[in-house]
Amino acid sequence: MLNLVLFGPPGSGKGTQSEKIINKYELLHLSTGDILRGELADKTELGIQASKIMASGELVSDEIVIGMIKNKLLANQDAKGYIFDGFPRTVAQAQALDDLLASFNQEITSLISLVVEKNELVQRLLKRGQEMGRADDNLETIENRIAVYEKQTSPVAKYYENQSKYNPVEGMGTVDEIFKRIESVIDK
Ligand code: B4P
Repeated sequence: MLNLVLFGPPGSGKGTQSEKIINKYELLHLSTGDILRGELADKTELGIQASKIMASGELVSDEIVIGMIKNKLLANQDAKGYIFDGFPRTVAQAQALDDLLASFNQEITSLISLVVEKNELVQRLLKRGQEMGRADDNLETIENRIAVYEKQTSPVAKYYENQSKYNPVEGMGTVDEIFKRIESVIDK
């Protein structure tokens, strides 16, 4: 099975590139951000609680997001492979994902890390804020999301580097240019 982690700071293009990857490689898309927004749209207790944390740019608790991923994996055992988008975001989440996959005799094949300059991240997210009105795409929250990424999420890259699964990809350029770079990593 091909099990990918698509990694990078907020606005690096994880959601955008995931769409292209799932179309070509027929993987199941597991985005914790999308699942949490879905919970809010359904007005569940979890969604309402998480929305306050997301609007501040902080991370939802490890326990909640690990539980969500576990349920999705249990419900989709027939998938050809998975793409994890926005998960894991802490080293504890990465360890839990390894344990979960091992219990299904599977493992992460590769982590693809989108590398984008900070100024470009801010510009992309401000633009999306204007176009889509997402509650966390305002300047104050964007700055906090990037700070949270640097402090809590960036160590996840080292965790996969230690397993020789870390693949940085230049995330500046057009969506198609970046996808070509990702394809060449996956096809290798
Ligand atoms: P996410 O939904 O994962 O949001 P994100 O990191 O901002 O990335 P996203 O995928 O949406 O954006 P993308 O880079 O594709 O998380 C939101 C919140 O949920 C978190 O802050 C946290 O609170 C919570 N959460 C989620 N997962 C969690 C976890 N595991 N643990 C704890 N909490 C969790 O795209 C951004 C914009 O850039 C788009 O508008 C796109 O059109 C544009 N873009 C993409 N590629 C481009 C390119 N090449 N050129 C120009 N623009 C481009």
